[in-house]
Amino acid sequence: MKVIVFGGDGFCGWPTALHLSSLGHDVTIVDNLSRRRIDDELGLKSLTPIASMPDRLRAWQELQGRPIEFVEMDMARDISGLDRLLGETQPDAVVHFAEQRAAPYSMRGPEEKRYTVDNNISATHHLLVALVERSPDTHLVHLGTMGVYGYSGGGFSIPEGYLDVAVRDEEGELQQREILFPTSPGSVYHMTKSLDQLMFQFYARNDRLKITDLHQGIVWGTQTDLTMRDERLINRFDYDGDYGTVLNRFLVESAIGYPLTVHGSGGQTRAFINIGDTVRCVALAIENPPERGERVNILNQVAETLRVIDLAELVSKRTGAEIAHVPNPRAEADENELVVSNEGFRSLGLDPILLDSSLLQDTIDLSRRYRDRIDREKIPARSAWNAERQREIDGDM
Ligand code: NAD
Ligand code: USQ
Repeated sequence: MKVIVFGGDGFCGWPTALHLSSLGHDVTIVDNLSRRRIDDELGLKSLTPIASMPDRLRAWQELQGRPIEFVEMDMARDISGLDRLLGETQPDAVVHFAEQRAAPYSMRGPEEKRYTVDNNISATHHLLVALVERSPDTHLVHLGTMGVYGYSGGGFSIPEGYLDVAVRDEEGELQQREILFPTSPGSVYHMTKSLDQLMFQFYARNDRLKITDLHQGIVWGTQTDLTMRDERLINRFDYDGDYGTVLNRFLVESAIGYPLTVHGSGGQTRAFINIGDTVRCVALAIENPPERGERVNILNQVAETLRVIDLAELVSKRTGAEIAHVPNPRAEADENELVVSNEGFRSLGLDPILLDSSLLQDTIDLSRRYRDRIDREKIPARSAWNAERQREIDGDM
């Protein structure tokens, strides 16, 4: 198949592009390298030394004997470039990773809120319109998030996107309806993913676009069997207070004896998936497109759900790290239950990687290997959700 990977320079996009290329697909990466620019803006660097895009692609060509094409393009702005690319390529599938994905960065201040909304909504909408105009048979696979559901859980398993409800009609009779699971985003970033969902519903119905939306949990790990093949293929690993996700942060913290930064009680339950399963799920989604005219295919891309405190205890047991309960910069429930159905991917054959696997040790070893690159100053999470939370983390309350 011909596949375009939008956001293919990023943490999930790069190993996915390699995986799809290794399966024999013709892959083109589109990326505006904004994530690398945000690193510069915030004075960050990935734990792992990531190579430039030309070096990455050269290494892949040398090792695999197969090219991956690269187009540097801002999907949120370059409408004619996007139209042209889709018109000329006529891809079988496009994978859309290209959004500003950090919840804390999206809450940093007014500029970052506006940037996140403008970038994410425009990128998604421009892609949808370009598909309608230039390549309506292409299957769009989008990386969404578990966070669109909120994390209230409790008492039932979160279904895959849709909810069956019964409403009383004027005669008092119960009528069955299927609706989108009500969204309850917990950050400006998560709000953009909720808005993406509505755009997908519209274009799938109005223009019969083929759309799969993957509601992914928090990704942990960094390397896949392919990114390990050469130092130049190494994947990004974020550990700072804005872009680092919880388990990867705990692993880096443990590598330098920094107490594990549990926000509040740590009773927050979240969904997790290993990066190796991310790439396998995207390939499975590409191989199983909906028909034109079908509703948006929503799949929960998660392996398991865990509480933050249980993750900290697991890492502490493995590494001897101390646990610190720090003030939570986020406005979120201190405790929640979360049970999630992942029946869709299981029925497509996914046997997900669970946390106590040897891959956890690999990530611990990787964190230790690059510990000299860790900047302790970048570890505290300083982006507060509102003024009250800001005062708490500044120690004024
Ligand atoms: P990332 O920031 O590492 O990668 C995103 C890539 O998209 C970057 O390379 C960036 O330069 C590019 N990009 C952003 N805006 C663009 C634009 N306007 N035009 C072109 N390129 C643009 O993020 P990631 O962790 O790889 O996440 C990828 C996707 O998966 C995101 O949409 C995210 O919401 C979703 N997701 C990620 C996680 C996770 O834990 N990392 C979990 C669930 C869902
Ligand atoms: N947390 C800590 N300590 C830390 C960092 C985080 O206790 O040092 C807590 C947070 O308060 C939160 C939970 O861990 O309760 C998860 O935070 P996170 O930063 O790991 O994940 P999140 O902000 O939800 O975002 C990440 C990705 C995002 C993706 C989302 C999937 O950055 O792109 O959409 O995971 S999900 O959480 O399922 O919505």
